[in-house]
Amino acid sequence: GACNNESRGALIVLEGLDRCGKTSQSSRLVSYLEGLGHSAELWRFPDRTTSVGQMISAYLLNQSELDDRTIHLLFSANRWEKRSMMETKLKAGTTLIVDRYSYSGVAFSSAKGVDLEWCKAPEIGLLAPDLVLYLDMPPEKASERGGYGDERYEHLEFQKKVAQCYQILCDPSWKMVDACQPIEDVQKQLQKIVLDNVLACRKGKPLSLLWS
Ligand code: NYM
Repeated sequence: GACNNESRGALIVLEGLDRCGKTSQSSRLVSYLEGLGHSAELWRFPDRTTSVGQMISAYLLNQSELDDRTIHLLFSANRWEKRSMMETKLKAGTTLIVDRYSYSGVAFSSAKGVDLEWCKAPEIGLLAPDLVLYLDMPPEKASERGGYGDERYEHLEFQKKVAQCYQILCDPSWKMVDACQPIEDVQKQLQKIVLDNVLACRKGKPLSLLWS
């Protein structure tokens, strides 16, 4: 049946620096899966539609100032407020393609100098992704790509620090994809990895929690 663990959806996260192509690759992946007849949704963090998300959005747009740990906890709260819906969707068989997740939270805050273990703590108990796709692109290259917008963090020197923090966080299970390749080539590589993962989750791979 649609609600047993054997047919659950996969929790698939895309991570990487600003301007590495995550957002367009994420929406293409959803179209790809839907085209194959799978139930799939595009999610993103921060989710700016909630009241917590609006506070985050104001901060990113430089319309408000918040202490580094305060904004860190808001980003985390923004994931916690979506957790039960996430679990419901996955158990109902929907695959979630998520544009940024806890790794962004930890990488961006620790790049400011906040202790890494402190950054991880509020993320403990969130659903662990079945797959993390890291779109790998040198910070210099990402900064040239259509230029950065006006949001906080969109500066080359800071992005270099974020890249270092992602390197500390990444583990051997992450799939690194060279995001400097043409967009179609990146998409083809992502599609294969994602489909394999979706099928593995349908066969009954259990859900797990961060950080394990
Ligand atoms: N960001 C994103 C964080 O600092 N912490 C988080 O937990 C998350 C999810 O917000 N520069 C940062 C990364 C981005 C910015 O992301 C907004 P986007 O994908 O441009 O909306």
